[in-house]
Amino acid sequence: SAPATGKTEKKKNIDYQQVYNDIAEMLDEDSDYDDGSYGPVLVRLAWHASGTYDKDTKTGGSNGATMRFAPESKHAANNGLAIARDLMEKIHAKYPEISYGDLWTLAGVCAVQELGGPTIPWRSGREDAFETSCTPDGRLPDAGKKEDHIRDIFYRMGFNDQEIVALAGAHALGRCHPDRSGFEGPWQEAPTVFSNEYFKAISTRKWVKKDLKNGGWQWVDKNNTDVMMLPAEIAMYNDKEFKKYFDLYAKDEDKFFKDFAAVFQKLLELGVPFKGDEKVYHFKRTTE
Ligand code: DDH
Repeated sequence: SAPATGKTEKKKNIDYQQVYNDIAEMLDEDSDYDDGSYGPVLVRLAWHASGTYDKDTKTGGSNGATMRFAPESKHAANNGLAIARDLMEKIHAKYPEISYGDLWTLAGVCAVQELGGPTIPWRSGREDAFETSCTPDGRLPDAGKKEDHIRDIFYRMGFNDQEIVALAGAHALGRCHPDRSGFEGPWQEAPTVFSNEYFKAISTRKWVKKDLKNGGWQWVDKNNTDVMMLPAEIAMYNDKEFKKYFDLYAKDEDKFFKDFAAVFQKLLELGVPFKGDEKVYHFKRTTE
């Protein structure tokens, strides 16, 4: 019989492809929700769980899933994500062995792939932490600020300029909600399809300022004012170093998909204490 090492004892027997399939099935179960898909809000949950990482103190990141607890769940940046966390409770009830960090990141991977994005390699290895590990407020980007704030935030996680722009391409998906962030609308007209349309939109359309009822403002497409950009995004686009990557991804969707797959995996794995022998999953799409 196998020696009773801690590692053998901790080995979990979870069929992660089946977890993926169950999440995939859930994505369009409510056609009245937003644009008909829970995919975008699940991608956002995976990102906000991971993007709290600080490379210097090695705190935050998806490992502990500390957004389950206040104060982190109450940080303004996380408004609306209770919807995504509640959905994942249903999956967790079926697979009680899975850690929340693994579940939330797997859901992000599933949503990107099911909505037409690239295959994102994924590994298990996150362990739930307690509320004492909650990260301080202010670690996620403030959409009302400029490119230097965005650089501070993402350099702290360990990303470079090219990676920051590739990650921003996730805004092909989803929309802003007045009752969550205070901004309003999708970034282009097909918010449930993962594509490089975000980059095409930002680089080819005429953006004009629009004042919002709550006292804030955003950019809108002059020819379709339902479509928007955040103040931080146009500030990024006007930065020379960032701009070259926006233009590159607008022209080359294959390059965007390749770079996004690498950087989204990196994001979801920030601060996760892998041992090095984890299986790397390439999940099959439900359409394959
Ligand atoms: Fe984002 N994002 N994000 N974002 N994000 C919002 C929605 C979504 C910023 C601000 C906002 C990333 C980067 C940035 C998604 C994924 C990712 C909203 C609107 C704001 C505001 C929230 C709401 O009202 O519901 C800013 C600023 C940045 C930045 O880079 C400077 C990244 C890196 C990702 C990622 O996933 C890799 C997704 C998806 C949504 C849509 C959510 C939804 O419910 O729909």
